[in-house]
Amino acid sequence: MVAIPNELIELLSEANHVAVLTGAGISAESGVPTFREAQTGLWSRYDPEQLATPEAFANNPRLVWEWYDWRRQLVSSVEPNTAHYALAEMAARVPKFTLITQNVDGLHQRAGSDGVIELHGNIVRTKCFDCGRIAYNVQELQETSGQVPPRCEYCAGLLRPDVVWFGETLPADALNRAYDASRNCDLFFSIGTSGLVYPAASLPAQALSQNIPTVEVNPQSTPLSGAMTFILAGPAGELLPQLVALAWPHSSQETE
Ligand code: BV8
Ligand code: ZN
Repeated sequence: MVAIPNELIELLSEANHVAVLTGAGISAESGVPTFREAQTGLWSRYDPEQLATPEAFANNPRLVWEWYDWRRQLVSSVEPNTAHYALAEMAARVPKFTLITQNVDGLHQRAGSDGVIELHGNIVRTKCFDCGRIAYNVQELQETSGQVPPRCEYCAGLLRPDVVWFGETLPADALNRAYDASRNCDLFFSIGTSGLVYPAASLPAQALSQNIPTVEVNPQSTPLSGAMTFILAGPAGELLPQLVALAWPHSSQETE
């Protein structure tokens, strides 16, 4: 049982603006393998960092497309977990809440969070590799053309998942809003991320540079653990509901 410091509970219950960065670990308890965990089955022989690149897609569009198809089906077959729901509850309790995610699984939105800042895009959305237009009828295109990946109906370019691959720049607006929140909030959480991928991993350091209390929620330690104000060394699915119940005791009775 991980003890949650009273000082953190007080900071959260009095916070005016809470900012949260999440990574693949928050979806682990939903059954979505984390990005760096050994991939299961067919994909176990591939390194995600080698597949999630424009070069991999250019070299073998079918392989990369099928990897994302597998992940899309996996994600659509799981449910958000208690950690996603606890963040949606927290957002309802604080005056200002900014949720920033590196995840591409859309589970925060399915748990009721809105205004989610998706730094790395979302595998549910598909766009054209060449003209960048979003494709809304992928299933139909795939069935009628039989092509894998299907092609853009405007320019016949290859369709790809609307995610940010390694070596690609993050959506500028999303990144600016994330930086802004990490520097202006009064409490920052880094949840379920190994802190290896930049520029997302620089967000907790941004908060710390402004002397904003910063909390890491992760069963493992990360390169940032040493600098954190608070460490909750356990699974987000257990710790976040506990934290919310302690910060807003009446809300837990309401939901019982
Ligand atoms: C960029 C979308 C400017 C796709 C992802 C050389 C050339 C080019 C770039 C670079 C370079 N060297 C470095 C870079 C920058 C590079 C980078 O940071 N590389 C790293 C690996 C060194 N970054 C980029 O390329 C970014 N773009 O910099 O553009 C530029 C351009 C050209 C040249 C230079 C710069 C783009 C990065 C975005 C990549 N896309 N995803 C897809 O998903 O398919 S990143 C990918 O990693 C996922 O989005 C994932 O979210 C993200 C981060 O991983 P984590 O979320 O942290 O997941 P991980 O598995 O690592 O860790 C899970 C954690 O959860 C663990 O700590 C575990 O302990 C914990 N956990 C487990 N269970 C639980 C839990 N925690 C809580 N509760 C639990 N139950
Ligand atoms: Zn196109």
